[in-house]
Amino acid sequence: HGRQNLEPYETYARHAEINAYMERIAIQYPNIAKLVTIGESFEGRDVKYLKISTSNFANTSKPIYFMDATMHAREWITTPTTLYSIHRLVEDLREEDKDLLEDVDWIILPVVNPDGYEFSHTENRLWRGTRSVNETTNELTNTSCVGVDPNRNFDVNFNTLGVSSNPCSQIYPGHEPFSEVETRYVRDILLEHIDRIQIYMDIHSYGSYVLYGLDNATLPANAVHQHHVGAAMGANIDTAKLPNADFYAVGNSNLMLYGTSGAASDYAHVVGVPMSYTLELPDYEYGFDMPPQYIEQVNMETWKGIAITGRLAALY
Ligand code: ING
Ligand code: ZN
Repeated sequence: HGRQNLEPYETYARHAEINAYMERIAIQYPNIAKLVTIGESFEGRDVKYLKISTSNFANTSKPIYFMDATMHAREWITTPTTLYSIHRLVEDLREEDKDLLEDVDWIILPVVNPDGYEFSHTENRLWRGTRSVNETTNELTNTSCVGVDPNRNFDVNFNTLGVSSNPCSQIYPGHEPFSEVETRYVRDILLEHIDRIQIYMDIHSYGSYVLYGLDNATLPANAVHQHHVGAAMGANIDTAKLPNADFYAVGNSNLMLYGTSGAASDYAHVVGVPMSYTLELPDYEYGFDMPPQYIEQVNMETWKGIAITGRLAALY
């Protein structure tokens, strides 16, 4: 390490640098990358995603792969993997990956929750939620609490499992589904392209899991195929993992981890995305604070998982 001028996918870049990287990609590669500003976050930051396509999304027979990250502010390692995916698809497309650009259209949203992400840089490293001001006052401190858990805020079994009714909790789901502008943006992307999104990959950390729904240990109807593709992802990442790192575990989120409601990947599946996952990246026992020297490793191995799921996207 010690190199100066690291690329945004090699470091824990700030939100403005991440947006600047995506802008540069769109300007330098106008034939395959289009930058979309879907709107502003609660605090007024631009939420941007890249559409990567050889046909400007006009070839409606192609499947769309939608990935996003940093829905949870403190899960810093997730953003570089999305930026690295952009890098590999656009700036450094290798011979063996040409099919991924040719056969699949990509929507990549690196920072779902920019307000929380910036807050985790400046004020509280372990912040999870958004930064909206909740309507309910905390009786103990007589202050309004801030933040909603975006991964409990989607309209799927809202407010039933794995949530806290305390507006000061990190797993407060909000007063109603889609109370948060940031989750509305994810919803709007999903619904705009619902006929073609074959895979939704919501990237979190940590634990080395590929998880699929639903919320109450009920397996989705296509669980066999979702498991098959998810297991291919886990196994392909395992081939490139650090020797001492955990193997990936693949399965239903409720069975593998814990029950939730209002999760983005469950919502995506319910509205029609066949293959919808929560990916939990590894932590090498550093929790949310993985040292930056491991970013390159996580980028490289996660790309192997994304690539194989991209290849399988059209099959099922
Ligand atoms: N984990 C996810 C969470 O939102 C999850 C795990 C996602 C469980 C979706 C069930 C369904 O709690 C992290 N790290 O955020
Ligand atoms: Zn998370």
